[in-house]
Amino acid sequence: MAIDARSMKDMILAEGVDLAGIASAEDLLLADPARPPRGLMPTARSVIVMAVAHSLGSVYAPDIRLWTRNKMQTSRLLDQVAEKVGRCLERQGFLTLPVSADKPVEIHKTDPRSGKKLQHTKTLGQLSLKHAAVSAGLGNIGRSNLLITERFGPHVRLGAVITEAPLEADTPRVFDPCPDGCRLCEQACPVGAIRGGAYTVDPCFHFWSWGFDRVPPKRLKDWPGYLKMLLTHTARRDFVVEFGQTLITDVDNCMACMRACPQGSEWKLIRPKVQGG
Ligand code: B12
Repeated sequence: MAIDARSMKDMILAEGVDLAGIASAEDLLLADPARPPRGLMPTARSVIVMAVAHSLGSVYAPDIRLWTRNKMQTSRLLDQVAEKVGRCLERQGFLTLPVSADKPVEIHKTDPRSGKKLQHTKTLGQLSLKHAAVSAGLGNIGRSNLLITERFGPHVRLGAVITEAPLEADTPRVFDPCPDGCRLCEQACPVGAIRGGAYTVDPCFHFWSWGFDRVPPKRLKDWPGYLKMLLTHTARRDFVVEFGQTLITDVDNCMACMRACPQGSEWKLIRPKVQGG
């Protein structure tokens, strides 16, 4: 059976993925610095983008490690489906590359073009899944810097497949995903990484990795205060063992911006009344 865009999406949705869309590999919206799909596969024609909704219960769980487990399972489902799609398309004669929903990432401290030191770190995946999702018509990027979908808000994990198969592309949807005047994600961010709709990666990355609400200071005179904070932390928590868990199970320390977002038509009936916290 020849595969077309509709049958490909039906196959993906039947595997338990919630949203699927297709973008042209040539016209994909790109992050900066650009990581175009044809850099990964010069003959690529299409990028299939998939979203799996998180369990909303895990989004509102009091311990973020419960959400982390859900994140791992949604990534696993996406990676497994990407693998199946890849096998199916390669059997039909199209070179296909499943792209992981998770790490690794490149972390740049200097601008790869100019070699100059960047004011803030640039952290990049091999393919920016949010840009791919916007291109494939799954949603749009909100003030939180997250992809917001109409049905599940930002509470989705993204995955993708790059393929030579010429599949009909969806059109990006132009809409403002944030309600007028909504600042819930900005207010929820514990480190002020979202301000006026702009996002700063360094405080977010630091808090997400270590759970510290301060980045290592640039000025020598601020170091005693920073070291004191580290010592207080290690006196209270077993930092070494906890960090070991982070390495093994990919624990996150934050997803406050995602949690605070009230968007998502599917969640109307089950969203807990009290948000945040
Ligand atoms: C590296 C990375 C991180 C790093 C750095 C993030 C960063 N923004 O730089 C860290 C560790 C800090 C991080 C944090 C988080 N991440 Co992260 N991360 C990634 C990863 C691996 C690569 C991102 C990438 O390459 N970005 C490219 C850079 C240049 O783009 P950007 O800085 O993110 O944002 C640009 C665009 O938003 C653009 N922009 C702004 N408005 C608009 C509008 C339009 C229309 C367009 C086209 C572009 C655009 O301007 C920004 C600056 O250039 C992706 C997975 C992947 N392979 O894509 C997950 C991913 C983006 N992360 C995700 C999540 C959930 C998170 C967190 C909530 C943490 C968590 N617990 O998981 C926070 C949210 C932070 C935030 N508000 O942005 C999800 C997002 C899902 C969603 N619904 O959007 C992804 C897609 C993982 C996945 N498989 O689902 N992340």
